[in-house]
Amino acid sequence: MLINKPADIRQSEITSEQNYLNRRDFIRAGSIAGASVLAGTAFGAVIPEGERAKLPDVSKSAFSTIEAPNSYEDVTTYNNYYEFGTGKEDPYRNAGQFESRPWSITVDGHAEKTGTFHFEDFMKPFDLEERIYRMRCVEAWSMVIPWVGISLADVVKHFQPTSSAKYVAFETLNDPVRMPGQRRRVLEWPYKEGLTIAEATNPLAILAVGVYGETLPNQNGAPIRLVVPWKYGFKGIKGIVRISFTEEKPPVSWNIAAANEYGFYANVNPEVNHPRWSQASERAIGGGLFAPRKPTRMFNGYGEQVAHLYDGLDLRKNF
Ligand SMILES: Nc1nc2c(c(=O)[nH]1)N[C@H]1C(S)=C(S)[C@@H](COP(=O)(O)O)O[C@H]1N2
Ligand SMILES: [Mo]
Repeated sequence: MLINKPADIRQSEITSEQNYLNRRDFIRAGSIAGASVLAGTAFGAVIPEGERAKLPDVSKSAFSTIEAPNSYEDVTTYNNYYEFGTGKEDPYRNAGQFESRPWSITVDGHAEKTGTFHFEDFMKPFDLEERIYRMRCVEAWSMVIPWVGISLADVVKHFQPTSSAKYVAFETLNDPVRMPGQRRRVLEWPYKEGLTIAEATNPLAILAVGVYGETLPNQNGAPIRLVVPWKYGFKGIKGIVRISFTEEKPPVSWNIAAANEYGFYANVNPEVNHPRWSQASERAIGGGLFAPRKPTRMFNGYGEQVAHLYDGLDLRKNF
């Protein structure tokens, strides 16, 4: 099943199959040596250390779009990650020295299984999948990014939330020494995000640990970040160290900063404008200076998968 109806997509946005296959072969060839040493799928996701290390045993997904991904350069040099500065190239310039190992993730709140886990142990039960997704920032730019990640639904099920768990909350590392952007109070640190349990268990939601078949660059949120492609990019919290199952709706950073501009749901919606700009169209990064803006699609084009989550909800009030 393909997510996008081809009629919605211009021919120029589709990767030529040959280019795509060439790149896949390249990625696969590069991973063979590593894959034989590192354990296979039977042992779950084994993540090599360091940037640009090939990820082993990545399967494809029917949820991937057929649109052409942005270049590796676009994906890794045009970023938002305020912990490393507020300019688009700041994360690329400033996050290079960040050490994403050792890393641990605390799982707490209303769940049968909780605790603090080494990143490697946290990953073990899960399988790696490539998910090529559209990404739409609330600032009205967009990209197509070939993530590698694990199903968030699988993660949620693994920790066995109790019936009291209505939301899943996430937090980024809080460390102003390693994340110099946190020395300025541009946001309330640590960066916080959250989803309803229904959103978190939707098959489209992933925790990404890679792009382009390799480990996640620091500027993209190494070692692990959230990707929810039907929502504005700011929901995709980077550098996650805590996952909490909560009964109450968790406070989230951009909503704390400006509640009238950034809602909890943050579903991509061409009909609900940001108070300071239109959301009806978007600028596709990498399209060149004279590329026409693209119409923004409801739920970023993922309505078939997620629209039912919001049945009966007024999306103008719950933006
Ligand atoms: N911790 C943290 N996560 C974050 C951000 C941030 O500033 N800090 N920026 C968000 C925003 S606004 C966007 S658009 C996406 C950008 O992801 P990318 O740089 O990988 O494209 O990350 C999101 N996750
Ligand atoms: Mo964003």
